Amino acid sequence: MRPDSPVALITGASSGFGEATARLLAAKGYQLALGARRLDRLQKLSAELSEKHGIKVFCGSVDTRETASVQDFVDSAVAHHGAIHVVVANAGLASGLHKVWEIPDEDMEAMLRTNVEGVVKTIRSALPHVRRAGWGHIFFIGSTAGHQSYEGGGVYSASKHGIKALSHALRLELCGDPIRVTSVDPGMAETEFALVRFRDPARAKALYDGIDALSGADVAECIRWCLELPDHVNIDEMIVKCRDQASHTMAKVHKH
Ligand code: NDP
Ligand code: 8X3
Repeated sequence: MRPDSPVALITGASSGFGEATARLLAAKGYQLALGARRLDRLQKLSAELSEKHGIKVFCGSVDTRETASVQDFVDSAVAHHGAIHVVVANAGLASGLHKVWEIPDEDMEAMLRTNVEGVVKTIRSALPHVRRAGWGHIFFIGSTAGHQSYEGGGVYSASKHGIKALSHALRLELCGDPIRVTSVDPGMAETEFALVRFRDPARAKALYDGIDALSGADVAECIRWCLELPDHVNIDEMIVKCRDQASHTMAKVHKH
């Protein structure tokens, strides 16, 4: 049964989609377990949300690439809240824009370890608690890059195609459990994503110039909608792009 104040565990909550989802779910009365590497940001956000909405918020530093770090974060979240109902396995990144035959190990490993292994580690550690709670929802954050690849995005796309494979498998594996599984797959969204990818503020900003790109709040709204549907309704996959982006890649983007 759906509890009155479900506990949502969100990775990558220090920025972008994760932070926006934390803000929206807090306003809806969810209790939160927020993880990322930048603990200072999480502490500030936690203090703000618990004060504003009167909810319980746990935050912890986690590197989702590391098994022990993830296990410790999840254990601490459960010690704080007593349960986990919703998991938003959101932490991820693109690193550079390299052709397949040119990508350095460092960029390849950052993407595959965070976007694929980190997501598996998060769900692997949290799922026993969700099952025990008897009601839940697991969110993957895929991408349009998980539906179509593009030049320079081969490894990033591979990681997001991996998310599609994982979400399909988990949906099948949990069929019969009271746990929904959704992959929210956004297109271009103006967060810190491009800044992390290019490590160049001007280049990151230029990507979104002349486009009304998605925001973190838009993606958070998709997650809220999936959550608030009746329990028997499962949105398996949701592709969401801004109106100015008509293709899965930059191939058809309208600049104002
Ligand atoms: P941001 O860069 O704004 O946020 C990324 C978040 O992930 C940060 O909170 C960061 O926190 C966290 N993170 C990164 N690496 C790790 C790690 N090893 N351990 C723990 N946390 C980590 O980007 P977005 O909000 O845009 O990205 C969120 C997700 O959405 C990613 O999976 C991305 O691939 C996906 N996505 C983004 C799109 C976009 O255009 N923006 C479109 C489609 C999908 P910290 O650095 O503090 O650890
Ligand atoms: C992010 C969208 O197009 O930059 O997942 O790969 S894109």
